[in-house]
Amino acid sequence: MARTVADFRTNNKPWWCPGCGDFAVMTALQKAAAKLGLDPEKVVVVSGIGCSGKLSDYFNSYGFHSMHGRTLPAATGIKLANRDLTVIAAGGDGDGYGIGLNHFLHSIRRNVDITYLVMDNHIYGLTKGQFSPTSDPGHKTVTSPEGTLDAPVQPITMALATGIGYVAQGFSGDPNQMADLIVGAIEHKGFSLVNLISPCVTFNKVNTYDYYKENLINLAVDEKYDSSNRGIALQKMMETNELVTGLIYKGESTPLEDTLPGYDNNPLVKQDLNIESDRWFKAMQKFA
Ligand SMILES: Cc1ncc(C[n+]2csc(CCOP(=O)(O)OP(=O)(O)O)c2C)c(N)n1
Ligand code: SF4
Ligand SMILES: [Mg+2]
Repeated sequence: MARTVADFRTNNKPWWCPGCGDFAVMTALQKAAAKLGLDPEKVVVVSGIGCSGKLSDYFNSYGFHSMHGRTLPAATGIKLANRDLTVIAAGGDGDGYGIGLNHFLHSIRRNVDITYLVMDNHIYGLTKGQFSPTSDPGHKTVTSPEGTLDAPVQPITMALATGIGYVAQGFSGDPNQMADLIVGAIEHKGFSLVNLISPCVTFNKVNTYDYYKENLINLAVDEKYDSSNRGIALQKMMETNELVTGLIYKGESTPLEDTLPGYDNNPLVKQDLNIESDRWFKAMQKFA
């Protein structure tokens, strides 16, 4: 069935600050879903805690607003219980690369067919401007008045080194490119990451739209760049400090669901559990 962006809108009014990069991410995701002709009732957006986590409220599909840093375990469970669903995990840089970093790495290794969208604003937005794991060295914030001392997490380099099958980076200044990268990620069979540079206009006065317009290199216009070569992708990330947009790497991938021994093709929700009603109600009484 042909879909439009309107099919993926809700009546909830976004409370993001005017100019927040997350608006463009939401629009890009809606465009991508329309382009792919997805059915809203067959999509689940699992979001984290943060300004970015509000995405699941504004996107018309099933939604699961999970705990801070726990988007990926929830998304993994949902996908394995019902492989007919398109599962999109979405959260912030603090959510995914700080408290949730271990889940990020293990999800790449596990390779369940999930699309992970990280709205990376290099700051904790919701809690009002503390430095995040991707903040630039020396960034002065309320929790780093003399500038951050930690080396930043390099999520794309890390993802490539851990064996990810699809990784791309978009920028809120170019929502059409973002939408195309999300389409590619959803189509990819296996775990995919689209890191989305989504400026926080309220609490990050360093990594602004203008800063990115000046510093980002669009890989799509570099004819010599080979996005099917992991080594070249890694080298490019190290040379550019990950300041790129476009498809960074896409390679062969076999999702976990295709190799899991004894895994039933039929989603759990459609299986006949063969439980007589008496036994079922007795079991349920234990939780009453
Ligand atoms: C377990 C837990 N620890 C800490 C918090 C407080 N907290 C809420 S959101 C957040 C960080 C948000 O930053 P990010 O994930 O980058 O999202 P953004 O708001 O920037 O989109 C923190 C530390 C929490 N809600 N739960
Ligand atoms: S605080 Fe920052 S991340 Fe949060 S809604 Fe405002 S601009 Fe967006
Ligand atoms: Mg953030």
